[in-house]
Amino acid sequence: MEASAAVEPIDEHFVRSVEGLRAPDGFAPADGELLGLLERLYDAQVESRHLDLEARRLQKRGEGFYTIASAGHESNAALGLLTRWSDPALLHYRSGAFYAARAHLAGTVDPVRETLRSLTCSTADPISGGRHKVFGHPALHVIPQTSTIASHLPRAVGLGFALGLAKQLGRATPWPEDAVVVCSFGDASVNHSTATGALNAAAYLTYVRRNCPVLFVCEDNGLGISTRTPRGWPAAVLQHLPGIPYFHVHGHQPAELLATVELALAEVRSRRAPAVLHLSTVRFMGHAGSDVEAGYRSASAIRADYARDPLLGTATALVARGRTPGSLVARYEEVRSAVRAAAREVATEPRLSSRAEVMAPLAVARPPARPAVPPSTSDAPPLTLAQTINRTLADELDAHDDVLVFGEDVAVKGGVYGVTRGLHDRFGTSRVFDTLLDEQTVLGTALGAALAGFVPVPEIQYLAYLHNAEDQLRGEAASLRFFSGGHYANGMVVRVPGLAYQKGFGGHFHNDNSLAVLRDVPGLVVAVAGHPHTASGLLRGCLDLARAGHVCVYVEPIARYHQRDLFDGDSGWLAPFEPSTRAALGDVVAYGDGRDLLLVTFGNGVFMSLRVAAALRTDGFACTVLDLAWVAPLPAAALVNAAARVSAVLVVDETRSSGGVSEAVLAALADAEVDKPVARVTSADSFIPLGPAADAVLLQEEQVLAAARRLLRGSAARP
Ligand SMILES: Cc1ncc(C[n+]2csc(CCOP(=O)(O)OP(=O)(O)O)c2C)c(N)n1
Ligand SMILES: [Mg+2]
Repeated sequence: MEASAAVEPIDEHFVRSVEGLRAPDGFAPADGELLGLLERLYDAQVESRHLDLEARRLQKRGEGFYTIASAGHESNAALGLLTRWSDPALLHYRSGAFYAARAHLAGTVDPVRETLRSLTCSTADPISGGRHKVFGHPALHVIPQTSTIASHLPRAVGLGFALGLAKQLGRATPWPEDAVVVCSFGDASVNHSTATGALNAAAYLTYVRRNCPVLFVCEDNGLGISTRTPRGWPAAVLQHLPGIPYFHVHGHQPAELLATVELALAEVRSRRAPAVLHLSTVRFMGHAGSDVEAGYRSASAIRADYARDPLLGTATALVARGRTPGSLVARYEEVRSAVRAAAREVATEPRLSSRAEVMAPLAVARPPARPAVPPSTSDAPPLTLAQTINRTLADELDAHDDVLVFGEDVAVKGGVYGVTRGLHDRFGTSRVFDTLLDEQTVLGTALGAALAGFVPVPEIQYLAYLHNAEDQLRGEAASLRFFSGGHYANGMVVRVPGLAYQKGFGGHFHNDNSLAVLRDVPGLVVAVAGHPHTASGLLRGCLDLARAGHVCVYVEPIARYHQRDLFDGDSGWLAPFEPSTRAALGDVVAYGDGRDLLLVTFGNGVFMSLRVAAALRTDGFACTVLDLAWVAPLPAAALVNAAARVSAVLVVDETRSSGGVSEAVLAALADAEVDKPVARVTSADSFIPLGPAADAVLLQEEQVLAAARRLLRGSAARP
């Protein structure tokens, strides 16, 4: 049974109020252009409102799964109308009217049908393919956002910056040279440190005269779910961002709204610098369908907002310019019927049902073969790990003008450990640059630059400081392919100097040895450099994956950066530079082919395991050391193959006992029903103390040797 009567008070209120509108004596001056804009504004706003109403009906029928509404925020349609459809947009979740207006501007997308598809998780949803309710569309340049409030602001700033950089470098991007990035968010979100950091970064870029054409739109409904935003607070914050002009307008005053949006956009487009548009809105129908607004707001406060309904504001302006209330209500009802009819159709479309379908965008494809970088030296001296990484970055910067290297202190200083030394001098500030000290901004710059067609290689200065910005990797970078059904990607290689065993320096924050937080992110590729001999190929492999749109983290064991010897004076930790090898995901590195024991390891564990293997050789045992190189996804096939050839397996894991890499290795062996003696040695579940006490919690070579001997005693292997 169709319920035809209005069920939401705001629905009823709107219809009754429009019916009651009277044209004032003497029409407003006839302005054809404004009238046309108001009519288009009204249409987009009405579509958005009915989509919200329908979302609730769909949910009641068990056919829709999302009820956070745009109702009350439909003034954002003005931005959809007045931006160009080719301006990249990163939108607040209340942007239904923006989306509708932009779809009509582009003329190629039916916003009603596509939004309904997203609400009902139809596989035909043009952006997420049924994975989430997001506003996004590749043809509309609406880049989908996650639910994490404010998490898209660093990317928006990064994109603005990258547009300017691309212009400076003469590179094309998916957007015109004068594009403006539109980035909207709520009033409570202004307080989030991610937003604060991004706004600061935008101001900083302006201060140092770098381009950052971003229009920040704060859609201020005065509430963050139930928590009231103090009156005047968003304005107080947003008005005082150094160098960033501030515009304010009320969303229910459409003529002023259109004029202000136009002004703010023109400012950003012409100055190539950010501006803030503070848009006063209201919020109808609570925070979401599940929210009982009456529990924290009085009935009179809720009803008082009805007078500021943006649809009513637009209807009033139209009536003042000669449109009849009857025609506006008729249009409203016509859209209601069309939305309902489309919803009935869309609800019958297929939905995702298998793991494979859901996870398809997370699959990491082997990248196509790429021409090798030609060797430049043949008789050069062997290099340390730090020199190898430096040289690989130099070659990649040289061979590919889309590669950017940046982070805290990477340019002028050349990195805390000299890994990027000389790159700034050789490739210039446009390609190798210091960022401001904010990990979210470092990754946000990468997120935006990747969208603009660069291959970013950001550095996070120490593994422990990734946690400041982890969500930029997890919620933003790694999730983009998933929630955009593969339409958008942001391939990058995040270099992270990390792991423990630095002598004489550090304590926990410079010796953090946990990779758990990275291994846990779906679709994220995590590689750990082992030996200078393999480090360049592994880094190139990551760059190939980044080019194919994947997000990679390349962890560099700091303690091995400047190592020269495996054993005293043997130069065993130097290697001739390999100018052209490119490791493929899943390729492991085997040292030796002994069958008594397989030492499965990575990172610093390669160093310890090679030394232990040598000691065991003197005991008469022949070992293989397997450097996993890729710790996520784990190269399970290669691991199991290697395990099949030996009598026993020892996992040598410098990360923690809980949540460490060894857990995954043991699970992979169990999954493959590897039936032979297996053991592991790990570091303790501890932070790393300063000084010699660090050795008490970190896995030590002697422990590896002892465990190996225990295992060999109990296994079939006999010297
Ligand atoms: C980082 C983060 N913390 C908490 C939430 C849960 N949450 C969703 S919306 C919201 C309030 C946002 O308020 P505001 O920014 O004013 O946007 P509005 O919903 O009012 O438009 C909160 C706390 C979230 N999505 N993300
Ligand atoms: Mg709010």
